[in-house]
Order: sequence, then structure tokens, then C-alpha cells
Amino acid sequence: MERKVRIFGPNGAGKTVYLAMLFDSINQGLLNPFVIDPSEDSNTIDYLSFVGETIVNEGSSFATPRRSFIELKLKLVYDGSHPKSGQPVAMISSYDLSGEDIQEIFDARYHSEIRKSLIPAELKESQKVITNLLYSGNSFIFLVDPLFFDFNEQDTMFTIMMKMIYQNKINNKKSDEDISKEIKITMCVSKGDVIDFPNADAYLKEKLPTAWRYGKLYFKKNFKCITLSSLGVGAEEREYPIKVYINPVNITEPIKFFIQAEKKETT
Ligand SMILES: Nc1nc2c(ncn2[C@@H]2O[C@H](COP(=O)(O)OP(=O)(O)OP(=O)(O)O)[C@@H](O)[C@H]2O)c(=O)[nH]1
Ligand SMILES: [Mg+2]
Repeated sequence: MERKVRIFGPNGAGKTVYLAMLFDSINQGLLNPFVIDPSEDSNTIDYLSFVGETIVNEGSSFATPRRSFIELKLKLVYDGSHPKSGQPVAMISSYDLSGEDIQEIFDARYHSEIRKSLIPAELKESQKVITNLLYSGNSFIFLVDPLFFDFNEQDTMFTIMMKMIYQNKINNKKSDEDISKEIKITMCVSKGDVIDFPNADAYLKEKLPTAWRYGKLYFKKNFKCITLSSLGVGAEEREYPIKVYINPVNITEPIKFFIQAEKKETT
């Protein structure tokens, strides 16, 4: 099954770093027995390798340019030593988006009926693209930034997204059961290394109570909270360029959660 993964989060939450380090981790064998088919999409591989190198050299990436919608495709296949070597497991298609765009488009002000007409004209095009990505996706990574000044804003933003995902399915006459089969959502606490890896469920329940409740209620078992770190413990104290291998924590958990059903079907 094609896993249309969409990664959302505010400006600086770590979306781009996550995607680059996820790619690197899969290449290091952390999703064993699955690997990335290197022949599939050279643009994705070039982009993620470039970001990865920048992180190793400078410790951070660049802010993803506004309105760029960088499309990424990774094909997961069984690795060479597996009896099913080369057989496809999942197609992961995603986008690297700008957090500034996301924040503006899911701003509560634009989602109350009374203010709808206020969406600035220059935002309309990205609103269309990002809304489409939300509707066409089936697997979501919501990256919560523990260092972002405003948890309230993040709470509202992710709640709006989940409402839109759910409402869109209802409008397309999907039953609750269909929705819970199709849609998977991981709400992830990013940069776990700087906050000592709290229990994700308890943390998100406290910091983003509305989104957490909405997820539990409407997506049930397909809503999962995870604390992760793309850069691993000690990221803050490192000197760059770093030669040592960056040791991410829990970084492949969302993907494992998304492909779980496929694994069962094929084994
Ligand atoms: N300590 C720590 N810092 C991180 C981690 N992941 C990302 N960062 C830092 O967070 C900053 C922002 O990361 P990005 O990946 O560029 O964030 P983004 O969500 O893509 O941001 P926009 O593209 O601007 O929306 C960078 O300086 C990273 O070094 C992590 O796991 N641990
Ligand atoms: Mg980015």
C-alpha cells in the first residue's frame, strides 16, 4: 500500500532534520529488514543527502523556503538477505513543507466562519496545496516542538488538521470503521533530547490537551504518541563538523506504525 506520509509542525519543529535523519537511519539498517530502493527517486535521495551533510557539518538545516512544496518519495523493499529480497513493502511519499506556511494556513483565525474572508490573497495558493496534502494523505506525523513558545497555538493547529482530516472522510461517506482503517496519526514530541524524553502520552495530554483528546476520540488505536529525537542525546553540546555518528532515538517508530498492517499481511 502506498503510505502517503505528511509531516506537519510549526516553524523550526524539526521536520526537515527528521526527514533527513530518517533517511539516514533507514540506510543504516534501523528499519531492518526493510531498505530504501536506491533506484527509485534520485531527487529525494539528493535532497535528503544534502540536508544530512549540512546537519553533520553545521548542526542545523536551513528553514525550508516558503511555498516550495518539496516532494519526496522513498520506496521500501525487503533487504538483500531476506527471502523476499527486493519485494516492495510500502511507498512513502511525502513533502517537506515550510512551517511558516503551515502555521499561517492552520491559524485558528482563518478557520472560524466569521473570519474566512480574511485569508490573504497571497496565501490562497499554498492553502490549496497544503489542504490537498492533508486530504490526500493517510499517514500523518505531527511534530510538536517542545521549545516552541506557544503550546496553545500548536494545540489549535493540530486540532484543526485532525478535524479537517476526519470531516473530509465523513464528507466522502466513509464510515468510522473505514476511517480508522485508513488513517494513521502519530503525534510526536520532537527534540526529546532537550527535555529528557518524557512519556509522550502524558506530556501531550498536558501540553496539547485538545488535540490529544481529539486524536484519542476520533482515531482511537490509530492515534499514537511518540517522543523522538532526530539528532540524539548530546545534540546541543556537539561541536561541528561532527565525525561521530548521530544516534537518533525512536525515529523510525512512526514509519513502523504506518506499515504495521502491511507487515502482517505479507508474513
Ligand atoms: N536538540 C535537537 N535539535 C533538533 C532536533 N531536530 C531538529 N533540531 C534543531 O531544530 C532546528 C530546526 O530544524 P528544522 O528541521 O530545520 O525545522 P523545520 O520544522 O524543518 O523548520 P521549517 O522548515 O522552518 O518549518 C535546527 O536548528 C535543528 O538543529 C533534535 O532532535 N534535537
Ligand atoms: Mg524545514
